[in-house]
Amino acid sequence: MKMRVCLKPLLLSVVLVCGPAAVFAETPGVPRAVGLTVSKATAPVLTLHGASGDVQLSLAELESLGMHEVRTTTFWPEDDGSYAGPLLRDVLQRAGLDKADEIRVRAKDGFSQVIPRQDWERWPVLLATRHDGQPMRPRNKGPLRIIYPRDMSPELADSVYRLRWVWLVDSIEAKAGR
Ligand SMILES: Nc1nc2c(c(=O)[nH]1)N[C@H]1C(S)=C(S)[C@@H](COP(=O)(O)O)O[C@H]1N2
Ligand SMILES: [Mo]
Repeated sequence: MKMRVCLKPLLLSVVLVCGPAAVFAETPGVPRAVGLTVSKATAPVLTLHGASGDVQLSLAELESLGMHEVRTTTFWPEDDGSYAGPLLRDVLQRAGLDKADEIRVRAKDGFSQVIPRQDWERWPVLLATRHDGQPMRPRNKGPLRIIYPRDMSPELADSVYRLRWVWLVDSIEAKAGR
């Protein structure tokens, strides 16, 4: 008897507390804004070739643009996990590149790939600075890596996107010519 009386308010509070929590819980695969402690590293790691000159950014500056975190699959099973970094659109905006039709993302190993504006406008693409909470070293494809929110849409599993997951990112420019 006593049990039944006590259980009701208990169950009610479980519903009240956990119900809204479930509603506001992160949607799997969708990057969410997170308040991580920003890196203190002030050495330049990225050059943006903007319309009004070059902008060099450090990890401290990049992470200050607003960290977003996503747990995602990748095209490389060993790379699956949690990634965090500023949104690509916010990085581009820093040099007025967000209005470019296309950008070319260049990597330290000489690889480069063109990314169309539709991608950063439509998807919360990250320029990741962290993998599983840690800064990335060159040997694990850092310090900067393009991460698409692959699990947000089956479209993103298409092989055209695989090419755009540039790692060892070094510089970004508006794409000119071919
Ligand atoms: N920095 C860098 N990023 C890169 C590449 C590269 O060689 N260097 N290869 C690209 C290409 S062509 C594809 S298909 C994938 C590489 O996938 P793979 O290593 O499984 O071939 O990542 C892309 N990102
Ligand atoms: Mo490739």
